[in-house]
Amino acid sequence: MFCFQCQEASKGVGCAIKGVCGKSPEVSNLQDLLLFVTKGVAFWSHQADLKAISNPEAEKYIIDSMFITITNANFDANKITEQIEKGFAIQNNLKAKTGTPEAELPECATWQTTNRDEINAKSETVSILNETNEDIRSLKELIIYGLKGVAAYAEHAANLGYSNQEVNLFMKKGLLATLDNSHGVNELLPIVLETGKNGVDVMALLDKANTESYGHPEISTVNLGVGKNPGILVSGHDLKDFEELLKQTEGTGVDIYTHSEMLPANYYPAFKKYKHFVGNYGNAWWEQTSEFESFNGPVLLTTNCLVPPKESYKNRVYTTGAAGFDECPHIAERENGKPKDFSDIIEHAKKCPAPTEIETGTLTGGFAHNQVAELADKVVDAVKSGAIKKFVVMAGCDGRMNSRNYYSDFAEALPQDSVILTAGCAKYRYNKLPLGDIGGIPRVLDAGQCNDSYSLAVTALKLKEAFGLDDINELPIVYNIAWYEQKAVIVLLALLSLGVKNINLGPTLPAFLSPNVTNVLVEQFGIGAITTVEEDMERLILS
Ligand code: FSO
Ligand code: SF4
Repeated sequence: MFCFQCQEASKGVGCAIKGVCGKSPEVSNLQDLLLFVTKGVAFWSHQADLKAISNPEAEKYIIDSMFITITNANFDANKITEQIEKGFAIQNNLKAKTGTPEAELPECATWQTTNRDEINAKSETVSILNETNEDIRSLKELIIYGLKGVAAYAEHAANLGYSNQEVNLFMKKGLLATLDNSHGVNELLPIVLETGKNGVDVMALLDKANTESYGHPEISTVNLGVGKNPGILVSGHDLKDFEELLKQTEGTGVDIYTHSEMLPANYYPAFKKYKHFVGNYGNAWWEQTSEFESFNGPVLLTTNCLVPPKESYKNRVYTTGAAGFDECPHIAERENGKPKDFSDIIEHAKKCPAPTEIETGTLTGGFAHNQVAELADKVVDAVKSGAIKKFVVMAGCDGRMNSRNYYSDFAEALPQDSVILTAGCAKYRYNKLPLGDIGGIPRVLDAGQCNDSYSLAVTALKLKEAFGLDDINELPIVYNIAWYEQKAVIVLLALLSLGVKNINLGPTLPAFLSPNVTNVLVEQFGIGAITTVEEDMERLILS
């Protein structure tokens, strides 16, 4: 195995023996093979497009498969193998429809087997290290990781009935670009930026899907304590799953709580009306090993980030969608427009004790673009009067490394006239700190999930308009982004495609960026690595 797709890549280079995330070599290799087969599906899907044969099944397959390979989503070798086999069937179906193309056939479009031993053997040979030029490898993987983020957001939108065909077409273009051996740095760089543009488009699509389905997030006070009933804890990002579970638990005596990235569900009007939706339990994804334990009831993982569960609570972990873990029950997909069947997890919950309280009190959130727009006059006045001097975008991911204490320390060290704009699970490093408010505007404005970074961009564009500026970079906004997995990669590429410069990235720069590619990003976009709180405070805020 070799994997360097996330911030925890071993020794800042890559995981070669076992994933720091817990991914086994077998699963890592199978994920490589799944991507290989997915590129083959993209090839045949593109051939079908050339002949105007619509192929939504292949497009859905590409999205599902890319999502499955995101960090901390799926650890189930059998499920991944089944997905590989499904890819063969989709390729065959498209081949039969399109006939043999003029184009030379890449190996990923022809290789297949019905023998699982051969699948396992092949999985060991399709490593990303097969690309020996480190700059080309770096750019190709940057495209792939960006596309994984696009896939995740496209899937959530699709679950709500929204899609964008241009994004679907671009996913194939991006995948096929990684097969083209004639592509050098000059050809791949524009595709990296185009990936970012599609990131903006897919986040806009998901924003539309979420807000048209569930209303605009609004300022909300979220309960952090627990009730007396047994509960189900919902983690991950999928709001459709959340809605269906809320409906199916109504009147059953089972309460619903959010965990980690599901916290922003508390901000949507459509969900707030459910009386048995108690609030949020716990913190960012990596704290699940103790928080799932003390929750006492079953946990539903609708997406990443899953940490391999401890034996003590493994029998209470359920997965659905792209998430998976061997031996944990997986709740099947929707069929024929019917909701998912959550009855097993609900029955399980009824037999469990209520959650153990780990904290009390509340936190405030719900500052997505629509809500901030309603406060716009207040915000603009505060900037004009000098009450707010800086906005600090601290979006992205949290993680378990101690070095991430930097973000709590940075938030605490910020001067009182600065406001943090956040989205994603990065917020858990400072959303419970007593940072106060500025004339009624909280100093931490949480827009929502990582995809709601789009909301932060919309907010920035609205401020640019309100101040009559020409360039988004003239605003008093600095970017100090924390990353962990591939959704943060698409958020970063999206910001670059919107013209945002001088983004600071941490806690470390991606292992998949070669020194030359890093230099390009530094020169063209002013991307930099974080240093110490003191130095960064001086450089970003005080100077
Ligand atoms: Fe966090 Fe995990 Fe949302 Fe990520 S829970 S780390 S960027 O999945 O997707 O912010
Ligand atoms: Fe390592 Fe991250 Fe890949 Fe897991 S996802 S194997 S931690 S680089």
